[in-house]
Amino acid sequence: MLRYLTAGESHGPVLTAIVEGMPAGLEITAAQIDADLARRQSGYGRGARMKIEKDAVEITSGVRHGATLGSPVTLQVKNRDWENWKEIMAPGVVSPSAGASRIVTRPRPGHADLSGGLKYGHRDLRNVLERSSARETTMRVAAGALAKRLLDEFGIKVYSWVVEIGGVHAGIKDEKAEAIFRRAEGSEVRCPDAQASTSMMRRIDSAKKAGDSLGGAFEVVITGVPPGLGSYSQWDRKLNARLSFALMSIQAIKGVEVGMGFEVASRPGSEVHDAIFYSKKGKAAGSWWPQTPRFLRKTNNAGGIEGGMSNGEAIVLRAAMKPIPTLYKPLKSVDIGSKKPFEASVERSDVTAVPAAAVIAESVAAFEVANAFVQKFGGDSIKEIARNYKGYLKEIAAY
Ligand code: EPS
Repeated sequence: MLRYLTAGESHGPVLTAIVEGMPAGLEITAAQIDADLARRQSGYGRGARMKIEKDAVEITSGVRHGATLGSPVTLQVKNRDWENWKEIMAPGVVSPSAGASRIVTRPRPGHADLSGGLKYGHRDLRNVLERSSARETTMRVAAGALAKRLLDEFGIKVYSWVVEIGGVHAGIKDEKAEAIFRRAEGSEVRCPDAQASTSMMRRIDSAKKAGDSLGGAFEVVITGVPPGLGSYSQWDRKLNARLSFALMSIQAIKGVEVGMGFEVASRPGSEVHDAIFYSKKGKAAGSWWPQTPRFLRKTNNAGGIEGGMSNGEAIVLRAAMKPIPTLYKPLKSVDIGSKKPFEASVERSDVTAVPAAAVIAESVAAFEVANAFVQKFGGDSIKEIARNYKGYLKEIAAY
């Protein structure tokens, strides 16, 4: 089983992830992880913090001479902004005046501030926001980069793109995921529709001017996934459940859809379920999925998952992100000390982080698929997993 933990405060010295269960022999470089970290940091609508940070990973365990050892992999990213927060965020005891300048007592509606303060008994809500901040997702992207590398060994690719920001919708053409992705990668808002990209950026500009923030929606598509990852046999092994959990755990995500999503509620079964076909021709057995002969679908309303298992079609996920809670024109709040009404705290912030959230979603989804893959084809090395996977593909070709 693959698992990971993250640690670190937004303005603390360093962010950390420990990834356990990575098989031995997976080639990985810091530069490959950094490429995804840079993608997460980009995106129109980000605030001043992203000009300070230039995330670069340091691999401090589990990798030797460019390949995983099978031992826990530790990844670290330094916060450059730490230089400006050394006293305020010092682990040691400091003079009372040091932390006082940045004490937060006016919780922001929509943020973890108030519930976190009540829960942990913090009188300075900075103790909540430092960890609940989406800065934490840096390490999820770093861990996800390892998972993507593993999946890539077996021809499994993970893509994402933005489909909406603040009510501006993208038109997504019916074409190969890779082509849509390439266009999205060229857009400042990671949207494959050039015209919608421009409108989205204008929408972000006007929200910024109004002191407001914006949410949106994005899609994650994973191709090359063989049938049979996940399981119908126990609730916590269902692949759709695990993927939804992973996506919902990203800061500010309020909804997740699989395939046709909520639309299934209003359509009859004949328009929802994907008819089954059989093909003898195509890419020959012996290559990674999809191979032939095989069962296939001509529609993919299920989003590649039936009965909690991958069905051999592309996995299609969609998620909605709420607007960032920090507003330069703040909403009403109550000071936790005086209990008097005030405007919520104004912390430096982004106008929107939907393009970044799409990259984070790629990463956490990749991790779940890699986990299901390792569980199904379990092995301690990439070589052993490859042997097991090839055996399975041979078996289902003859099914
Ligand atoms: C965040 C607030 C901002 C964002 C941050 C998430 O940071 P700061 O308070 O330092 O201005 O830029 O996002 C990141 C730092 C990041 O790396 O994504 C928040 O409150 O959630």
